[in-house]
Amino acid sequence: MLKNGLLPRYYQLKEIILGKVTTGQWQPGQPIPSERELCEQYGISRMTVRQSITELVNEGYLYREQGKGTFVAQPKITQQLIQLTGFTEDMQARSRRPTTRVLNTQMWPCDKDTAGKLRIKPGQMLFRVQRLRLADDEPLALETALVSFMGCEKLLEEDLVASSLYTLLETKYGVPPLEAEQELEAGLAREEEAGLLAIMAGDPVLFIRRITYTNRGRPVEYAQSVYRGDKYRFYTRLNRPQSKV
Ligand code: 16G
Repeated sequence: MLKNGLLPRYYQLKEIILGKVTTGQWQPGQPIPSERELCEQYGISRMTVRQSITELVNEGYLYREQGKGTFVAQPKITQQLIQLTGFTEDMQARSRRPTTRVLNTQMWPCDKDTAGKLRIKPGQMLFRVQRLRLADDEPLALETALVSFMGCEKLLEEDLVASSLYTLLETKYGVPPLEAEQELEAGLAREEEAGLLAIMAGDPVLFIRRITYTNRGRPVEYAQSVYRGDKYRFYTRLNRPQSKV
Protein backbone atom coordinates (compact mmCIF):
# COMPACT_ATOMS: atom_id res chain seq x y z
CA MET A 1 0.00 0.00 0.00
CA LEU A 2 1.18 3.53 -0.71
CA LYS A 3 1.13 5.71 2.37
CA ASN A 4 2.20 9.24 1.66
CA GLY A 5 -0.96 11.20 0.90
CA LEU A 6 0.98 14.28 -0.20
CA LEU A 7 2.83 12.75 -3.11
CA PRO A 8 1.09 11.54 -6.27
CA ARG A 9 0.66 7.77 -6.28
CA TYR A 10 2.46 7.21 -9.57
CA TYR A 11 5.45 9.09 -8.12
CA GLN A 12 5.50 6.98 -4.96
CA LEU A 13 5.45 3.76 -6.95
CA LYS A 14 8.14 5.13 -9.25
CA GLU A 15 10.38 5.81 -6.22
CA ILE A 16 9.77 2.29 -4.89
CA ILE A 17 10.71 0.69 -8.22
CA LEU A 18 13.69 2.99 -8.60
CA GLY A 19 14.89 1.95 -5.13
CA LYS A 20 14.78 -1.72 -6.12
CA VAL A 21 16.68 -1.03 -9.34
CA THR A 22 19.38 1.23 -7.91
CA THR A 23 20.09 -0.97 -4.88
CA GLY A 24 20.42 -4.03 -7.11
CA GLN A 25 17.47 -5.81 -5.51
CA TRP A 26 16.20 -6.13 -9.06
CA GLN A 27 19.07 -6.96 -11.40
CA PRO A 28 19.61 -5.81 -15.03
CA GLY A 29 17.81 -8.10 -17.44
CA GLN A 30 15.37 -9.30 -14.79
CA PRO A 31 11.65 -8.92 -15.54
CA ILE A 32 9.71 -6.68 -13.17
CA PRO A 33 6.31 -7.81 -11.80
CA SER A 34 3.40 -7.44 -14.22
CA GLU A 35 1.14 -4.37 -14.16
CA ARG A 36 -1.57 -6.50 -12.60
CA GLU A 37 0.71 -7.70 -9.81
CA LEU A 38 1.84 -4.15 -9.05
CA CYS A 39 -1.80 -2.93 -9.00
CA GLU A 40 -2.70 -5.60 -6.48
CA GLN A 41 0.41 -5.23 -4.34
CA TYR A 42 0.12 -1.44 -3.98
CA GLY A 43 -3.64 -1.08 -4.26
CA ILE A 44 -3.52 1.35 -7.17
CA SER A 45 -5.02 1.57 -10.63
CA ARG A 46 -3.49 0.18 -13.78
CA MET A 47 -3.20 3.67 -15.23
CA THR A 48 -1.13 4.81 -12.27
CA VAL A 49 1.17 1.80 -12.55
CA ARG A 50 1.55 2.43 -16.26
CA GLN A 51 2.52 6.05 -15.69
CA SER A 52 5.28 5.09 -13.23
CA ILE A 53 6.65 2.46 -15.58
CA THR A 54 6.50 4.69 -18.65
CA GLU A 55 8.52 7.37 -16.87
CA LEU A 56 11.12 4.83 -15.76
CA VAL A 57 11.32 3.48 -19.32
CA ASN A 58 11.78 7.01 -20.67
CA GLU A 59 14.49 7.69 -18.12
CA GLY A 60 16.33 4.50 -19.12
CA TYR A 61 15.92 2.48 -15.90
CA LEU A 62 13.56 -0.07 -17.46
CA TYR A 63 12.89 -1.29 -20.98
CA ARG A 64 9.91 -2.95 -22.58
CA GLU A 65 10.01 -5.92 -24.91
CA GLN A 66 7.00 -6.42 -27.10
CA GLY A 67 4.95 -9.36 -25.91
CA LYS A 68 7.43 -10.24 -23.15
CA GLY A 69 7.09 -7.60 -20.47
CA THR A 70 9.20 -4.94 -18.79
CA PHE A 71 12.76 -5.52 -17.67
CA VAL A 72 15.45 -3.79 -15.62
CA ALA A 73 17.91 -1.96 -17.90
CA GLN A 74 21.70 -1.94 -17.59
CA PRO A 75 22.74 1.19 -15.66
CA LYS A 76 23.62 4.09 -17.95
CA ILE A 77 27.26 4.63 -18.77
CA THR A 78 28.42 7.79 -17.05
CA GLN A 79 31.05 9.59 -19.03
CA GLN A 80 33.00 12.34 -17.34
CA LEU A 81 33.27 15.49 -19.39
CA ILE A 82 36.67 16.26 -18.01
CA GLN A 83 39.16 13.91 -19.58
CA LEU A 84 39.80 13.19 -23.21
CA THR A 85 39.31 9.49 -23.75
CA GLY A 86 38.44 7.28 -26.70
CA PHE A 87 35.61 4.78 -26.80
CA THR A 88 37.85 1.74 -26.23
CA GLU A 89 39.54 3.25 -23.17
CA ASP A 90 36.21 4.41 -21.84
CA MET A 91 34.58 1.01 -22.00
CA GLN A 92 37.62 -0.80 -20.64
CA ALA A 93 37.66 1.55 -17.65
CA ARG A 94 34.11 0.40 -16.96
CA SER A 95 34.89 -3.29 -17.42
CA ARG A 96 32.66 -3.41 -20.49
CA ARG A 97 33.88 -5.23 -23.58
CA PRO A 98 34.21 -2.77 -26.47
CA THR A 99 33.73 -3.99 -30.04
CA THR A 100 33.53 -2.16 -33.31
CA ARG A 101 31.77 -2.66 -36.62
CA VAL A 102 33.50 -0.68 -39.31
CA LEU A 103 30.78 0.48 -41.70
CA ASN A 104 33.17 2.10 -44.15
CA THR A 105 36.57 3.73 -44.53
CA GLN A 106 37.61 6.00 -47.37
CA MET A 107 39.55 9.09 -48.37
CA TRP A 108 37.16 12.01 -48.41
CA PRO A 109 37.45 15.54 -49.83
CA CYS A 110 37.05 18.00 -46.99
CA ASP A 111 33.94 20.21 -47.18
CA LYS A 112 34.01 23.90 -46.31
CA ASP A 113 32.54 23.57 -42.84
CA THR A 114 34.92 20.80 -41.76
CA ALA A 115 37.85 22.65 -43.35
CA GLY A 116 37.22 25.54 -40.96
CA LYS A 117 37.15 23.21 -37.99
CA LEU A 118 40.30 21.31 -38.98
CA ARG A 119 42.01 24.49 -40.24
CA ILE A 120 42.79 23.02 -43.65
CA LYS A 121 41.75 23.84 -47.22
CA PRO A 122 38.39 22.66 -48.57
CA GLY A 123 38.94 19.76 -50.95
CA GLN A 124 41.96 18.41 -49.10
CA MET A 125 41.69 14.64 -48.73
CA LEU A 126 40.90 13.30 -45.27
CA PHE A 127 40.62 9.83 -43.84
CA ARG A 128 36.99 9.11 -43.00
CA VAL A 129 35.71 6.18 -40.96
CA GLN A 130 32.18 5.31 -39.92
CA ARG A 131 31.95 2.91 -37.02
CA LEU A 132 29.29 1.37 -34.88
CA ARG A 133 30.58 1.07 -31.32
CA LEU A 134 29.27 -1.64 -29.04
CA ALA A 135 29.76 -2.59 -25.40
CA ASP A 136 29.12 -6.18 -24.36
CA ASP A 137 27.63 -6.66 -27.85
CA GLU A 138 25.08 -3.88 -27.37
CA PRO A 139 25.22 -0.98 -29.88
CA LEU A 140 25.89 2.33 -28.10
CA ALA A 141 27.11 4.86 -30.61
CA LEU A 142 27.50 5.53 -34.28
CA GLU A 143 30.60 7.58 -35.05
CA THR A 144 31.91 9.29 -38.13
CA ALA A 145 35.47 10.47 -37.70
CA LEU A 146 37.39 12.62 -40.17
CA VAL A 147 41.11 12.51 -39.56
CA SER A 148 43.64 14.92 -40.96
CA PHE A 149 47.44 14.70 -40.79
CA MET A 150 50.24 14.22 -43.27
CA GLY A 151 50.07 10.58 -44.40
CA CYS A 152 46.57 9.96 -42.97
CA GLU A 153 45.78 7.74 -46.00
CA LYS A 154 47.87 5.00 -44.32
CA LEU A 155 44.96 4.59 -41.93
CA LEU A 156 43.10 2.87 -44.78
CA GLU A 157 45.33 -0.15 -44.18
CA GLU A 158 44.66 -0.32 -40.45
CA ASP A 159 42.33 -2.82 -38.85
CA LEU A 160 39.96 -0.55 -36.96
CA VAL A 161 37.96 -3.48 -35.70
CA ALA A 162 40.89 -4.68 -33.64
CA SER A 163 42.64 -1.38 -32.93
CA SER A 164 41.64 1.84 -31.25
CA LEU A 165 41.96 4.91 -33.45
CA TYR A 166 43.32 7.00 -30.57
CA THR A 167 45.96 4.37 -29.73
CA LEU A 168 47.07 4.27 -33.38
CA LEU A 169 47.26 8.07 -33.61
CA GLU A 170 49.31 8.15 -30.46
CA THR A 171 51.63 5.18 -30.81
CA LYS A 172 52.09 4.80 -34.57
CA TYR A 173 51.41 8.12 -36.28
CA GLY A 174 52.88 10.62 -33.83
CA VAL A 175 49.68 12.69 -33.59
CA PRO A 176 48.45 11.93 -30.05
CA PRO A 177 44.98 13.22 -29.18
CA LEU A 178 45.74 15.71 -26.42
CA GLU A 179 42.77 18.05 -26.10
CA ALA A 180 39.29 18.36 -27.53
CA GLU A 181 36.34 20.67 -27.83
CA GLN A 182 33.01 18.97 -27.67
CA GLU A 183 29.36 19.89 -28.19
CA LEU A 184 26.39 17.82 -27.09
CA GLU A 185 22.90 18.23 -28.43
CA ALA A 186 19.74 16.29 -27.70
CA GLY A 187 17.90 14.91 -30.71
CA LEU A 188 15.78 12.13 -32.12
CA ALA A 189 17.15 9.11 -33.92
CA ARG A 190 16.63 9.11 -37.68
CA GLU A 191 15.55 5.92 -39.44
CA GLU A 192 19.00 4.81 -40.58
CA GLU A 193 20.76 5.51 -37.25
CA ALA A 194 17.96 3.82 -35.33
CA GLY A 195 18.37 0.60 -37.29
CA LEU A 196 22.09 0.43 -36.53
CA LEU A 197 21.70 1.41 -32.89
CA ALA A 198 18.87 -1.11 -32.35
CA ILE A 199 16.41 1.57 -31.23
CA MET A 200 13.27 3.02 -32.82
CA ALA A 201 13.30 6.02 -35.16
CA GLY A 202 12.32 8.99 -32.99
CA ASP A 203 13.94 7.62 -29.82
CA PRO A 204 16.10 10.11 -27.92
CA VAL A 205 19.78 10.34 -28.84
CA LEU A 206 22.69 12.64 -28.15
CA PHE A 207 24.50 14.18 -31.07
CA ILE A 208 28.11 14.83 -30.17
CA ARG A 209 30.62 16.78 -32.22
CA ARG A 210 34.25 16.72 -31.22
CA ILE A 211 37.33 18.49 -32.56
CA THR A 212 40.42 16.77 -31.24
CA TYR A 213 43.78 18.53 -31.11
CA THR A 214 47.25 17.08 -31.18
CA ASN A 215 50.66 18.68 -30.53
CA ARG A 216 50.84 22.46 -30.73
CA GLY A 217 47.08 22.75 -30.81
CA ARG A 218 46.77 21.31 -34.31
CA PRO A 219 43.34 19.77 -35.08
CA VAL A 220 43.65 16.09 -36.01
CA GLU A 221 40.08 14.78 -35.83
CA TYR A 222 36.56 16.02 -36.36
CA ALA A 223 34.09 13.39 -35.17
CA GLN A 224 30.32 13.41 -35.30
CA SER A 225 28.64 10.80 -33.15
CA VAL A 226 25.15 9.68 -32.30
CA TYR A 227 24.91 8.18 -28.81
CA ARG A 228 21.89 6.28 -27.51
CA GLY A 229 20.05 8.52 -25.08
CA ASP A 230 18.91 5.58 -22.98
CA LYS A 231 22.46 4.38 -22.37
CA TYR A 232 24.50 7.46 -21.65
CA ARG A 233 24.74 10.08 -18.99
CA PHE A 234 27.38 12.79 -19.07
CA TYR A 235 28.87 14.14 -15.90
CA THR A 236 30.78 17.30 -15.25
CA ARG A 237 31.84 19.12 -12.12
CA LEU A 238 31.39 22.86 -12.06
CA ASN A 239 33.27 25.41 -9.99
CA ARG A 240 31.81 28.77 -9.13
CA PRO A 241 33.89 31.52 -10.73
CA GLN A 242 36.07 33.37 -8.18
CA SER A 243 34.70 36.81 -7.41
CA LYS A 244 36.79 39.56 -8.93
CA VAL A 245 36.89 41.79 -5.78
C1 16G B 1 35.24 8.56 -28.88
C2 16G B 1 35.20 9.91 -29.57
C3 16G B 1 35.57 9.84 -31.02
C4 16G B 1 36.84 9.05 -31.24
C5 16G B 1 36.77 7.71 -30.58
C6 16G B 1 38.08 6.96 -30.63
C7 16G B 1 33.24 10.88 -28.40
C8 16G B 1 32.00 11.65 -28.52
N1 16G B 1 33.91 10.56 -29.50
O1 16G B 1 34.17 7.77 -29.19
O2 16G B 1 35.77 11.18 -31.45
O3 16G B 1 37.08 8.88 -32.61
O4 16G B 1 36.43 7.84 -29.20
O5 16G B 1 37.85 5.68 -30.12
O6 16G B 1 33.59 10.56 -27.31
P1 16G B 1 38.86 4.49 -30.26
O7 16G B 1 40.17 5.00 -29.76
O8 16G B 1 38.28 3.43 -29.42
O9 16G B 1 38.92 4.13 -31.70
